[in-house]
Amino acid sequence: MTEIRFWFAPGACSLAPHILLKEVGVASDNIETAISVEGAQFPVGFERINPKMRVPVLSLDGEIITEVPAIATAIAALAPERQLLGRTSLETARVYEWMVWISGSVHGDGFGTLWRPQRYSDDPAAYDGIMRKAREKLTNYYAIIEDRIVGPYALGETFSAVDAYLYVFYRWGNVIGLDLDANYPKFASLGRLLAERPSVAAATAAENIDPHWKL
Ligand SMILES: N[C@@H](CCC(=O)N[C@@H](CS)C(=O)NCC(=O)O)C(=O)O
Repeated sequence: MTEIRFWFAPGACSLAPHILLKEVGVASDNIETAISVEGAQFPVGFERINPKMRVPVLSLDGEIITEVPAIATAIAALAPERQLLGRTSLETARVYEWMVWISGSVHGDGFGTLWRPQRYSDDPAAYDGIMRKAREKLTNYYAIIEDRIVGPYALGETFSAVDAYLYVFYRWGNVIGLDLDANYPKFASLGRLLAERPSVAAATAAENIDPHWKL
């Protein structure tokens, strides 16, 4: 049996692969780290596991995999019959189209800028302007998500790895006050649907986090 280790931080983007681990129902040794707007506290020696100093990290029999789309691919391969990367080659292309864009634009460009303005300037006086720009970008990105969700799930009738990933940004959108119900109703419905899903409920319970994160 494959030996699985998984590094995550409660409520971080690692929630997406955590949900997928629950979907495929494999046992894993989960190592919790802490991340907030103030920064991250990784375990001693983490730089040897992931020199990029980020979670999630997945280890499959000692083989280290980083980056959400790659980790999702590895987890999906543990239970191919679940078709988490789509049921047809076109759906698989759509899954990667979503996941690569979410990772690069919504997460890296949008939230990475909003929550880590210090990555873009050494001058604290510049942070407000950088964060304002990030909010502008996120408004655009959430409008694209809303437009592209087929419904009820991202791809249509069936759950895929994209939904696990979007759920992270459903919660983050709530906490930064994007008012999903008013502005992005399809995304809000998807978030509520996902919160009830056993794999999602199991992952949020394991991370001890609010399923919706509305302040
Ligand atoms: N492109 C990476 C991004 C990973 C990432 O940024 N993870 C965040 C948590 S959501 C992190 O570890 N942040 C640590 C920090 O900002 O110091 C991926 O898709 O896995």
